[in-house]
Amino acid sequence: MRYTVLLMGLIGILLNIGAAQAKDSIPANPLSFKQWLEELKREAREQGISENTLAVALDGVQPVPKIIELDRRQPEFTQTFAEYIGRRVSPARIELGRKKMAEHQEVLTKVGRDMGVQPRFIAAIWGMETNYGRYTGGYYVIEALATLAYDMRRPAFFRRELLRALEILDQGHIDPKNMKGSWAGAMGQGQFMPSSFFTFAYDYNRDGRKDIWVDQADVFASIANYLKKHGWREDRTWGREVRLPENVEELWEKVKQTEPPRSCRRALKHHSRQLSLKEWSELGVKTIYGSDLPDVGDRDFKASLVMPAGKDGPAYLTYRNFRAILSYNCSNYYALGVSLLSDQLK
Ligand SMILES: [Ca+2]
Repeated sequence: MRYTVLLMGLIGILLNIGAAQAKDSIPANPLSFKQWLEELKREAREQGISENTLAVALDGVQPVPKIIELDRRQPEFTQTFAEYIGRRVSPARIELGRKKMAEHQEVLTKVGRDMGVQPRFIAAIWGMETNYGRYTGGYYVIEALATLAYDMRRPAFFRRELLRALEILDQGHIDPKNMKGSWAGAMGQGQFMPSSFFTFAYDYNRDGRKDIWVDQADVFASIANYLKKHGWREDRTWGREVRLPENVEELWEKVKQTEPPRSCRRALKHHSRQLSLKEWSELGVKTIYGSDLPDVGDRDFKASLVMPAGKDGPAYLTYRNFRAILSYNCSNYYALGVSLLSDQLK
């Protein structure tokens, strides 16, 4: 009995995941990694992935303990909105963004026009995701996804993503050694998951490869395509900061939602109902400068109110484009980060 316990402990240490598992009580995979990998290859073969791709992509792949450690790390809830914006929309990031936009002005303008998304929003997402391509994550995506698919916290989700990643390699969009991304498998300069790649990545330069890692036109077009397919309107902006009437509590009672939408509920449950700018004006909402909200003359132009730092903090009216940004990452902090950064890159 004691030897069994010792042996199990030793295995845990060898796998270097014992501590994390004890903490979260996530069971170990009953298969060895090697057995699991063979079984994965079988499924990939059935899906038509070539033997050559499997060999090149998977030979020598091992679970990465560091990734499990990152996966188990509790998210920090302590960051305030002001701290988040201070860090993510820093003067350095704004300055670098302006420089990068100037550097890529020609291709950004062309892609923006063709894809129907203003360049400053493409640049802002690029800046928020990878600091304008400077930090795309140093992990080999196949190995990261294999680690998380073998792990038992969310095996089905990551297995699907892994199979899609193998398909990307099989189609020759990128050389395996260059298929880098975050520890959770978000790839390239716009941080697309493999499943998003097939729906949203865009071969702008028409060389047959959707290269979201290196080719700048493909990177920009893919980000723009993502927004466009989530309802982006190029003749509109994201929203605006507003000044609320004195009694915010009373206003909120009038405009709060009864039933938040099911998609991106995590962020949208903090939004008010969607009202027209005329209705917001009638409720006493003004621009941040104290003037009347613009009359856009469009009955479909709806805005929802969000106060990310509570009722004493800044207030924002957000338009439909804001929801497209939320589709990229369902977090009001994130979408406001992109939005405020885009304003600075105007
Ligand atoms: Ca291409």
